[in-house]
Amino acid sequence: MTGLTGAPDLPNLTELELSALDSGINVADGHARHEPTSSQQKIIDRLAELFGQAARAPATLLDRQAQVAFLSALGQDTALHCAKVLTCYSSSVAMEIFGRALQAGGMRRVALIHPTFDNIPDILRGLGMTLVPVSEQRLLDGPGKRPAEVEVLFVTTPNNPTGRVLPRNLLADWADWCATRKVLLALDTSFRGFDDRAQYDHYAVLAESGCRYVVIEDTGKLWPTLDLKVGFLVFAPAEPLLLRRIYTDILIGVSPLILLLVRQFAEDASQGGLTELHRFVRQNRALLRSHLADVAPLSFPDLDSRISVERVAVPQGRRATQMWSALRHSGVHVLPCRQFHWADPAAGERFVRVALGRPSQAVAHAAAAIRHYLERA
Ligand code: EGV
Repeated sequence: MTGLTGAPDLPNLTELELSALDSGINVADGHARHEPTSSQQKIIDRLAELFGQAARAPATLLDRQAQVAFLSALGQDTALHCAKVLTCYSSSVAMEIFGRALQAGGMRRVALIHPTFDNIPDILRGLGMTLVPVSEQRLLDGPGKRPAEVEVLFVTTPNNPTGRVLPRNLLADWADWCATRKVLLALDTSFRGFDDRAQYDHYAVLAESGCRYVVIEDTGKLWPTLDLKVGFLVFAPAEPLLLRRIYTDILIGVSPLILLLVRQFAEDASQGGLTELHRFVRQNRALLRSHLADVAPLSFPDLDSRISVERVAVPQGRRATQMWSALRHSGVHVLPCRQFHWADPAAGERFVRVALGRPSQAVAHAAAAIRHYLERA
């Protein structure tokens, strides 16, 4: 496949998410669209004051403070003294910069986790990369027989939409595998804030192995900040890719107001906010599952997932695209999973994805519509 996207006739997941924005019940995109907690509301109430504070402080200081607050809140302390961090408008912008750096460095062959959110393969393909799918299960089985000759191994952990996490011992095994073969290990950890099991110090493992690595961190999925967010591009100081140069081709930095806001929300996360977030997502997940428990007891393929989206199995004889379309007609917008299965779209027809970062009434409403659909399917 060549050109900008794999299949320009098929809308990408983001186009489907956009079509859900202003109508009915939107449980399509993975962004946080729930009520802020009381301590988050206190930060929002101080926005005018924060604006003034951001205007006066040196931008590099605010940038560093946001990095320190966020990375330490999620257990990534080694990144703060052993890695370089570039703060981007979003993780997709970080991804684009990373892809361009690979392109400039003459690296083309990327082994990429399958399934995963479609903008990762789409951005990489758009930059001329050749993608080799590696199933999530295969990654979790650890490096046994080697995948085809590749220059990069790209893993989303926790993965979107399944929530599967690469545990420390397997990250270490893959990092060693990469170090031996001179493969660059790339991680997208956008959902790690939802799952304690993804908050061990990844950079300690990566540094210890001596492999080349680039990690994309994201504040964007965690907090209801109206998409005021950043993505961090993190890599070893000796990394030869021209990441900084390409970064500065694209931006000079992120708004100091956003940096200050990220710091405030990250500090709140450290002081109990993460625990509260986990409880909220757990409750919405339980709500969805309990609504469907008797009608379709085997509906949930990702029983161990803790991220803010949940896959629901499509009933026998139906396809995700049909279920998505029927739910849409009843005013409930989910995502069909076809596009997540970027190398085998048909396999994605077995699932839809429901966002849980919503007010509980929205999740309950979506659950009722899904139940209604399953009862008639
Ligand atoms: C999810 C939106 C972009 C993306 C949503 C997402 N798409 N950036 N093109 O943030 O899981 O719904 O990752």
